[in-house]
Amino acid sequence: ISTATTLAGSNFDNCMMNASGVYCMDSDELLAVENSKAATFVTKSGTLQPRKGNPEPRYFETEFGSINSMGLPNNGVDYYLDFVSQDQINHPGKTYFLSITGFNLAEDLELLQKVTDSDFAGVVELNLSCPNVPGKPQTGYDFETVDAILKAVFDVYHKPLGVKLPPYFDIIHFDQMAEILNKYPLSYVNSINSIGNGLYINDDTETVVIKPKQGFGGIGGEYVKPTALANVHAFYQRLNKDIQIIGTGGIQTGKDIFEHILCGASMVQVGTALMVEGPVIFERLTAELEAIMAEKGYDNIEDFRGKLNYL
Ligand code: RRO
Repeated sequence: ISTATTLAGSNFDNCMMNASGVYCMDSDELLAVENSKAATFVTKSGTLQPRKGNPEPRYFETEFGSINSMGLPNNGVDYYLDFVSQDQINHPGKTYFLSITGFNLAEDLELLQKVTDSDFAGVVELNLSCPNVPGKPQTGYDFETVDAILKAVFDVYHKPLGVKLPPYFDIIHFDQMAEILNKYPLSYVNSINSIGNGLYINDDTETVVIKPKQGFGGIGGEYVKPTALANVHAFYQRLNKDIQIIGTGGIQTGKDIFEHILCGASMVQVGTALMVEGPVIFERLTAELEAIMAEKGYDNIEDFRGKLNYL
């Protein structure tokens, strides 16, 4: 049984990796994912300048998931670009993901210029969906801006690039966003980022649980799986077959991965559950997914990918 996959023109030993934001802030965390059973890693979204992010507490684990308002803390794009460029030399044949996010189109292009000028040969994930920078909307909800960004990006950047999208909740929005995405040579779309601006409260203290934005933050974990599966499948139904899908959201078990793949995902990312269990989680997830595949008689993920049945 193989859980190997191909994404953005690269082959991966299996279909699992971290979600950006989790276990990827610095070289120690990235190496911990690299040395786990995960196929590869993605870096924390890098900005032009290093950022401290929002005041703490800014991450909280709940019974069914997590809420965060990290506010894009990161070591700056140069740090991550240097790390991945070196790491790919240390590991020939491996492909890594560099997440980037600018605060406007000019910054996105400046970030991409740095990638172009580097030796990095992996995949760029352009994050269009950070929900937690005060005063900054989630780009992915501004359809015209997404279109303008992608047009400008693909005018200058010609290596593998995917986008991280926020969750959508209306069929017309799936239609409209897919129509935009289909105009561009994207390698993949990654659905979903956290569900933005949820509110989790402590009844005993009658208080919010994170400090930034009066407690509002992005929701991840078990809460978001149905939304994630809907977004993965909606884009699977609508996107050109050369735009692949990374499924992210609510993955805690091999069964959750099976469902994401059934909805059309070619790779999956683990956020909240990786935060809870650490990189050793990929051993359990691999074993659980392989057990499901064995029971169903599937040899590889293409045997069932996207083959969701309808009533
Ligand atoms: O750093 C964050 O607050 C953050 C980002 Br950039 C993101 O894309 N998604 C998220 O849940 N948190």
